[in-house]
Amino acid sequence: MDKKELLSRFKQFCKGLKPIDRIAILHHSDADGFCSALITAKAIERLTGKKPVVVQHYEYGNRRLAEKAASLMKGKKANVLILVDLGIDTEKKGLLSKCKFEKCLVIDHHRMAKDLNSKRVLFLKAEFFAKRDPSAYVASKFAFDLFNTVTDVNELDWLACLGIMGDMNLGNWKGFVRQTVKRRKIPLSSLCKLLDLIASVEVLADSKMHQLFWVFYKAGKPAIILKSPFKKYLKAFKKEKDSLVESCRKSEECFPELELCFFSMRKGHENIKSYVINEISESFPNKTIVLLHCIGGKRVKFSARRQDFKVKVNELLVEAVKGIPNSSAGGHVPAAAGSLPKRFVSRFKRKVVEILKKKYGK
Ligand SMILES: [Mn+2]
Repeated sequence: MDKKELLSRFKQFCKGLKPIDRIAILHHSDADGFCSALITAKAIERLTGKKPVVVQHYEYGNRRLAEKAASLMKGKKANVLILVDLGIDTEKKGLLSKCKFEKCLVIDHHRMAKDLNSKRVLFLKAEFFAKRDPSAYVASKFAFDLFNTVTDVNELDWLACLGIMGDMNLGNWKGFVRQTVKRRKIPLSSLCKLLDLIASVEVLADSKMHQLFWVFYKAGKPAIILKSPFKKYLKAFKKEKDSLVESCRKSEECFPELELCFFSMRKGHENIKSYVINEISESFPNKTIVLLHCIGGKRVKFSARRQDFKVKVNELLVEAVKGIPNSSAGGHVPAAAGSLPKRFVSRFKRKVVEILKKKYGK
């Protein structure tokens, strides 16, 4: 669809919002999702004079969270649904089918699997608006730019920076981040601490994420947020992450000719995997790395990273799980994830090696 047309539909959508509307915002649980939800909520309050009635995080394929979102919306009689940083177009029977709404706005930057634009759904994907790889146009910056066309959200630039850094895109937005840090007099180290704070609550106390949301919402600046009682999670998070990074590194299984390394993790909270692999991937910018997380039960979750874009890890994972029943995979070119039944792990790893052998001509 045409960028101009979508932008005018977006403006109409915003104009059409009334104080009587009851708005629900569902966001991805990571920092980019969290910050795009904050920017959206602040813009909504500016436009309608009302705060959203529901703000809730969501994780792909998590049925418990989908049910929770649907029942919250019903309980609060929400009629407008806004989804940020969620690639719901890859879900078969996901969030959209469970939630009831009159109209829906999606602001997302995951590569599009299916165009969901319709009369009731305004589906804004970063790839409609920017030519670069959509992983770089993080949801927070995308939401920031969109809402800036209908109301002044400039003072939320530091939240856009948090989303940029959370999605590991600092390299693509150096100028914007540098300017913001200078303009707001917020040291980069404070932004890093805020990122850790969001991650620590996501991993250790995800049921409290909406509370953290309102702390950010009301505080409006980093110094106050960093003094909130949530800071108690920071230490435990760092300890768990450091020890997992160390034990993971020992599990390394490498294929130098394919610039590929597998790592595995047998402990740890459910959502910590992406933080562990992010840290490991910083020492392997020119390698494809795949981290498998056996979380007990019959499933294994996995993440992949490739910071130099030489291998598209979203395509790699999607192809590697092809034909494996009850599997899923998706994400961005430099960062993707998925899950599969435990008994298919060796088949999955073999497939990854096979695909890369072909690509490298080995
Ligand atoms: Mn994102």
